[in-house]
Formats: sequence, structure tokens, C-alpha cells
Amino acid sequence: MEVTNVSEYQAIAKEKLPKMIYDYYASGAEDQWTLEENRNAFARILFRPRILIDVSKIDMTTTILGFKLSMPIMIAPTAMQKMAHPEGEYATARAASAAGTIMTLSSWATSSVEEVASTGPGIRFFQLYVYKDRNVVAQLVRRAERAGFKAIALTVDTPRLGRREADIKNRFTLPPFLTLKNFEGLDLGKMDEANDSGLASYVAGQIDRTLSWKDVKWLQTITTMPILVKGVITAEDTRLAIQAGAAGIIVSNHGARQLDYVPATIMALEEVVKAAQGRVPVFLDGGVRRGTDVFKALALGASGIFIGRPVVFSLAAEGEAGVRNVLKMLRDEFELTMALSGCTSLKQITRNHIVTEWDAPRS
Ligand code: FMN
Repeated sequence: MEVTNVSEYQAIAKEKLPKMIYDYYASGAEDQWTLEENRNAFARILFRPRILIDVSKIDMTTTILGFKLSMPIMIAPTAMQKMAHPEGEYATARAASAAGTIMTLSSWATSSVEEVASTGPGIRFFQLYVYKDRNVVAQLVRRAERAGFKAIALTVDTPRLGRREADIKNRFTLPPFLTLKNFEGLDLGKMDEANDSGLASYVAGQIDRTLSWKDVKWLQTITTMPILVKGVITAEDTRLAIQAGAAGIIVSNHGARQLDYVPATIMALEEVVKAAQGRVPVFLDGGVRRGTDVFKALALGASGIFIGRPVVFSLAAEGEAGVRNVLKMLRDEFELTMALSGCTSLKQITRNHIVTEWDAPRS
């Protein structure tokens, strides 16, 4: 059956993948309230389309950190993509390049920074988890820089792993035929079997819980790459991130996999945008599945969005072709949304093109 929207890939992935792997990709933390909310909250935003505007030409191009992109739709870091498909991160990298957009590679990728770079040209960001051993971190950042990665997305919402009950039940661990390729040769490349979640044990053993704002400054001393702080959902932390030298903010709740009962990212976005005061670009990830979602995020002040699960689900279903199709469907839907709202370029998308449930009534 023909896939006609991004969400349809989830059911296909569920059928194709072993339960342990599907559950790892799909699930959120604890009650998964935030997981549902990330999607549901988009339905609390409606359009105020403008009519009788010449929409025969639509320009979706944008510039992000100085890089020209075909559209404001980018790929978030998702770990261990070779569990979904043998080509894993290679396929994702090629699909992103072909679509003229950015792929963010996870620290916990099953392909190394060098391997992903060797797939060909492309604008790529590197997602960083900070390990207790700072030499490991410094080496990895330098390798990413040498391999041509353009920015660091520093994930700040994971001092410990959120309680993902499906992973605990399934005793989730990285299948033995795969490694976290960026750490190959070190003990850190493998994940032990555990009595609960192997990933939770790995994080508890390796990831630095003491990480603080001074480390954001430290990172800037070891790299010239701009640093995006990923996982900010409050005005307070937005101001601190900018003070610490962040080049951008990613409003993210880690796809609802960390602290449950945080708001949907689309509901936290405006607070962050206001606090940023235009000093740095603000991005969003979490629950984006439609072109209308992309438009809503931009209308609330985001400079672009990232998608997570749609990439792993489409990889599982169809490999590189699946990821290409996800990017194409979102692009086509976003273009149509712009046309039907009367916007021909991204800068024409304004707060007046939407109304949210939390807005005061218009007089
Ligand atoms: N975020 C990270 O910063 N690093 C990771 O390694 C990482 N791995 C993820 C693995 C999976 C299977 C999923 C679903 C998310 C992961 N995330 C990771 C979070 C994503 O970068 C992103 O914030 C989230 O998936 C966006 O929500 P969405 O899946 O609803 O699009």
C-alpha cells in the first residue's frame, strides 16, 4: 500500500522490527503523557489563512547558521540507526544531502563521524553527550570537526536516562553485532546486558551528571564549531544558554523520553523565543509529523524544526528511500500549507497566521 503521510511509517516499522528495537524507537518515559502531548498540542493551534495572494511561486529556502538549506526541516539525532536498517546512518546522511538539508548524527550512532562523512558532501551537525572522561569528549569533538561537521548539538536533558519502561521490560541492549561506532576500540563502544535497561546502565556508568553551564564554556575552548544547546524548554535556561555562548537553542524534550509531564515542545516554544529576543535562532523538535506542524512552529518563532522518529521508522520500512520520502512528504505538505495560508516565503509566516488555544480572544 502506498505511504501517503509520515505517520504511516510507524505501523510498517512495528511490523518489520523485533519488539525490543521497535519499542526502543517508539516509546517515551513513564506514563508517556508528554509523548502524546507532543502530538496533541499541535491540534490546539489553528490557522488564520490569508487569501487572494499570488502563491504561484513558493520559496521554502532558508539559511541556518550561515548554511543555505532547501527547507527549514532537518533531521534530529537518533541513536543506533543500524538497528532499523543495515545502512543506518549512511542512508540517513544520503537522504538528507539529497533533500538539501541537515542531518544531525548522534554520539551513539552505529556509524562513526568519519564513515558518515565518507558518504559524500552534506551539511551535518554532531550531537554530543558529555562523558565523564573529558579526553574522550575532546577527541570526539575534534574528530567531528576534522570530518567536516558544522556544529555541535549539545544535549543537556540527559544527566541520567529517563525511565523508559518498555526498555526495562525488554532488557534493551545494543545487539552484539553492532557497536557505538564513535567509541569503537574503547569499552564505551559496547553496551552490556543488564537486569533492566542496558542503555540506562550505560548512561549511569559513562555520562557526566555534573555537567553545568561552565562546561558549555569549556566546549567552546576545544572547538570552533558553533554550539546549539538541545533540550531547553524555559525562558530562564534560554537566557543562561545565550550567556554561556550558545549559537542557537533547540527546544526539545528529547521526544518525551526523559522527564515525563514536561509540556509539549510546541507549547514551550514561544516562551523560549521571547526570552531569546532574536539574539540566537530557536529550533524545535518533538512530534512534528505534518507540514502544518512545521508552519505552526515557524509562526511561533522557530527558525526550523527537526524530526526524530519519522527517520528511524521510515529507515526500517524502506531504508534510504523511506527517509527521502519522509523529507519529501513533509516538504510538499509544508509548501501546500504555505500556499493555502497565503505565504510565499518563510519571512511572510507570522504569528497572525495562527491562533492558539492559549491566546486571548480577538476583539
Ligand atoms: N537525542 C539526542 O540528543 N541524542 C540521541 O542519541 C538521541 N537518540 C534518540 C533515539 C530515538 C529512538 C529517539 C526517538 C529519540 C532520540 N533522541 C536523541 C531525541 C531526538 O533527537 C529528538 O529530540 C526527538 O526524537 C524529537 O521528537 P520526535 O521523535 O517526536 O520527532
